[in-house]
Amino acid sequence: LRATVLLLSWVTCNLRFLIPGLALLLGGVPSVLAVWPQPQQIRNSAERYSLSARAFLFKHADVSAVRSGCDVLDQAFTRYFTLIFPESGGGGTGDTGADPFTVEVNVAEGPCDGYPAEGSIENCKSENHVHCCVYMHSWNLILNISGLESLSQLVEQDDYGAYYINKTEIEDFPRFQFRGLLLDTSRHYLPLQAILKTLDAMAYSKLNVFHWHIVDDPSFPYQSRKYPDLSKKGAYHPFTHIYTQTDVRRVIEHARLRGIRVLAEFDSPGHTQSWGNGQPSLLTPCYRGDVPSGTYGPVNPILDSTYVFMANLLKEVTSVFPDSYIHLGGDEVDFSCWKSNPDIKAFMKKMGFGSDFTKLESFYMQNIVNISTMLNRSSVVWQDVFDYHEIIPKDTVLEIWKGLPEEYQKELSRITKAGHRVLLSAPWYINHISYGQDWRNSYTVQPQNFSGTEEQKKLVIGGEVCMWGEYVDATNLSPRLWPRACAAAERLWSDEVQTSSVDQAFPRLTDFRCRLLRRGIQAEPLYVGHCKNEYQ
Ligand code: CP6
Repeated sequence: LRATVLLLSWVTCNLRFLIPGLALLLGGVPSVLAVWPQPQQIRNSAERYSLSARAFLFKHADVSAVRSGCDVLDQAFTRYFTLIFPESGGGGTGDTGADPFTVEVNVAEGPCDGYPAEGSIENCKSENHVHCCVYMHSWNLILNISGLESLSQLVEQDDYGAYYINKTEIEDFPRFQFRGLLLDTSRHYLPLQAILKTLDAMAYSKLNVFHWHIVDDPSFPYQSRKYPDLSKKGAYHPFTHIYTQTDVRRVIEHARLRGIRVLAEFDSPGHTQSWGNGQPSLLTPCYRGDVPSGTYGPVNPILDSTYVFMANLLKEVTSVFPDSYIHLGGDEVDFSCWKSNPDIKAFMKKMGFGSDFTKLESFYMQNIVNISTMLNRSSVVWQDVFDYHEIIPKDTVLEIWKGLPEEYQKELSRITKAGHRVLLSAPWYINHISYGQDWRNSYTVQPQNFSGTEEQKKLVIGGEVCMWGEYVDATNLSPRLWPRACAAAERLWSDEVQTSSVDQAFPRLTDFRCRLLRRGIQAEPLYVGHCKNEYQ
């Protein structure tokens, strides 16, 4: 009876799969297109195919550049099998019954190994195949994992608990290559499990950069090999509230398997109070009149020892975090302490900075960016660094975090005019909460809506959702993040025109939120209503 011919054709850069089935003709297209974020092209039909864990198989296409033994894909098969059939207890790659529903995966280009890199999804190939069940083709591995995610979201359960999928064709690729999420593990320590779970939910939403704001004023949880005193004296607790080298490797590995990059931020010269505990002469002593007041300000930018320390620390950081980018911070430097310090004043005079302390900050940031360049890393910095003085290497990415649309649009114009790439996070500070559906504001953001040339608009490489941690720890992280972060995730992935209606997004996001719940992510409700099986 299952004379299925499933075909599949794939074209291009992307994912395209076609899922035909003739087993049951139940009719009725699902009321919403259930994939979040919205694929670039999706065509559903009423044809249904019933699925069961006993007859379902992921396999590599014969022509695929990636074979079994590629851990990223092998583990994705296992993971998605369990996500599709949660009660099955795993499987899906071994022998099943006769005539299984087969998901055949073809990756046009290898290799399998390595870390997800800065994306490029151009250079696609066109191909055409006829095959059974689902054929998924993409030109790289990570896009294929996105395809498995979309496929898993198409599987539904009927009222009797039977699984089915409707015949569907999808072609997909992301609009922006950088789709980030910032977690702040300094204001509150986040246990490893909370971070790993967040990475899972990021993969469900197709967010692909974990920006780890790992240290800041209140605590220094990163356990450094070279400077162990930083966490010993600067973490909330020297053993329980730290990220060991093993912890960090687990985060990076968990992310890698999901196609997620880890962008580490070591924010300086401001936001460094906790660093001073374990590195005594690093911070600037503040003065009251002619005498030190006993308090400390930002990193001391006039000492050679500061740059030796920063070079050593960043060298270690680049050996631990494989991403080709490192986030150097540079935001919100309070000049009052620098102003009070006589040695700093003398240095300002010697350098001809007058009383312009922004020049001193620029002097510091240039040195730090140069260290990062020497370590073969590109830098991301907060917009403040450009606002002061426009003298940073061209490959530095500026992250725009300030202001209402009018202001950040002006900033987008200004910075891209100077030829820098930019990341937008100003409209996605979702640590802010308010009564009602604030995801709607996140959803309607248009990152390329500013005055500038086409060339300038291409310099917007993406954006980030920021979850600053002053009021967030493991108790409320998930519901505050999800599904609100999903609004930005769709804005950064999907086609601008197709996703221009917030009201059309609402039922889809409501549906996706229920799926997050079923997958164990404690996502808050969007509005009045219920999810099927929500308390089972
Ligand atoms: N910490 C650091 C923060 C913030 C920034 N940097 C921040 C500023 C304003 C708001 C939210 C967060 N808490 N290191 C700014 C980039 Cl509203």
